[in-house]
Amino acid sequence: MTDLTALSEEVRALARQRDAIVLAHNYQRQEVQDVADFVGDSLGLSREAAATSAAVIVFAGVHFMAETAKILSPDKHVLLPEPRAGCPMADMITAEQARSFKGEHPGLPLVTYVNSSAEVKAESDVCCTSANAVEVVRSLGVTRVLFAPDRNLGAWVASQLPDVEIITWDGFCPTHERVTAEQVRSAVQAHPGAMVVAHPECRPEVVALADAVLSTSGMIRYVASSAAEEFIVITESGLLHGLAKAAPGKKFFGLTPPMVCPNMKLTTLEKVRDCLRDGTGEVTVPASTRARALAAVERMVALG
Ligand code: CIZ
Ligand code: SF4
Repeated sequence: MTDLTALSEEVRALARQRDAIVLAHNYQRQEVQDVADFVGDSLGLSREAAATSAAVIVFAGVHFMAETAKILSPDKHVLLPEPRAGCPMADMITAEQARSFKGEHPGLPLVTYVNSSAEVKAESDVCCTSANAVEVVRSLGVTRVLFAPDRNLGAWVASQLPDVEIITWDGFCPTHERVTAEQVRSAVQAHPGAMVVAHPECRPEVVALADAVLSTSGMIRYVASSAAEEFIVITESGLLHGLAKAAPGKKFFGLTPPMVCPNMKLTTLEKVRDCLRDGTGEVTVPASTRARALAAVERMVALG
């Protein structure tokens, strides 16, 4: 038995003993995805967290995701195996900055990407994910909105809704922002005929080169149902594992150099085991913040 197999079995045994489920984000390490009860995007995993009868949720992802799960499931213990796993994009706007942003544009609704802290969600009218951002903004039925924190996702929504003026906060994901149009052109040259699928956190000039612009779960559904056999995948490299599982036999090419989110990779199988064994890394959200953040998340669910 390899070390990884033994460790995975230990994780599964501990999960049973502790009445826990393990959730892993699409960007997690392969072995962490493989040990999880569910793998998905932040919203899908939060829904699993809300639906489970398990007492403990181990959230292999970054802090805002575990927080969102806690907002939706306040009575469960939500554990983050690596407490230092944050999201630099989420850290690009504070609650105070969100309040000033609204103060500068009185009366405009603030739409906030789930990649944000609970405090910032609490200042927001409605949340969105990369999967439903266009739909959420459209359903508001307004001509001007504030959008935070991702300027690239905001630009993508604006390109899809030409009648809505979107005033975006200046945040971004360092992992997706780093990709250049040149890199995409080289990948297309190396794999002519492959479909280009890109995440809307990429810069507009990268998104413009894509055949499809999709969230991570959207990409998984898309490649499985598409007639195409080869795909150039422009998002965090962890998704390549889920894509290969969803569409065995099809070919997936990442970029060179690979797109890696260092925070997503902080969670190892050992840390998942330690957190299950020791009950460490509990994520909490103060009740007053939670109630207001929940309202923004529930409004998204109702609109989307
Ligand atoms: O919402 C998520 O899980 C993120 C960060 C990306 C995506 O597109 O799924
Ligand atoms: Fe944040 Fe980007 Fe990492 Fe996602 S990939 S957790 S948006 S830094």
